[in-house]
Amino acid sequence: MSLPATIELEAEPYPFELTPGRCALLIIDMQRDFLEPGGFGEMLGNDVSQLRRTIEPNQRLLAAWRAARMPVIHTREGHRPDLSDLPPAKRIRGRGRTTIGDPGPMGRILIRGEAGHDIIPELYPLPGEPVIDKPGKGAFHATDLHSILSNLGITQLVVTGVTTEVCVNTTVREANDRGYNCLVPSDCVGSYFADFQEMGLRMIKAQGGIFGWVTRSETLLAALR
Ligand code: C5J
Repeated sequence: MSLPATIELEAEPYPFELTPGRCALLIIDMQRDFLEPGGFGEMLGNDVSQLRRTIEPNQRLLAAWRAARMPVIHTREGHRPDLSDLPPAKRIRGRGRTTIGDPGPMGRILIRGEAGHDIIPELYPLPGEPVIDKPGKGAFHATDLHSILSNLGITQLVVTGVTTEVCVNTTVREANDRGYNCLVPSDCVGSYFADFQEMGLRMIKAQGGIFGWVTRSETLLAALR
């Protein structure tokens, strides 16, 4: 059964006009090193359960998106093995003893091709779903994401993934400046820190939706049914 041309969704700060033919699901950095016990995120002392609670809602949304034959795009944060795309400022930031490119629990940290850099099996991309390898926090910086979306005729993004206040927020802001309308299902994005989760979402929907809209995945699933 085909979907209506537009569907009004309950969202904050006001309803979102979903246009299924122009909307892509953009799943940010659901990578093993951020989400899996024993990965780099946990090695830094983070509570990965705060991110892992997003896996099931993302699985349901991804399944619905695929069933509706709407575009799905995945991203991974990481760098070339020779570190030539890693700004020195990013490498030394935090003064950690272990940093990007060093050996970690699941291979070299945030290096393309290493096990920890890859997407968790629960949300693994299907052949044909673009995977954007991004060197920065935002998915548009130094990638071909904007070209891919333009070529598909996409004007709206449902943005999910981790972390809410870093790569999700940066990407939503970049998308907003490029003219996309972004909708963020709050249960499909996660932060290691409860207060950043709340504030990250509030910043998106504040001031009349200054960067976009916030909803819940159930609302999207009901619309796609
Ligand atoms: C992401 C990070 N994906 N927190 N990265 O948010 O460094």
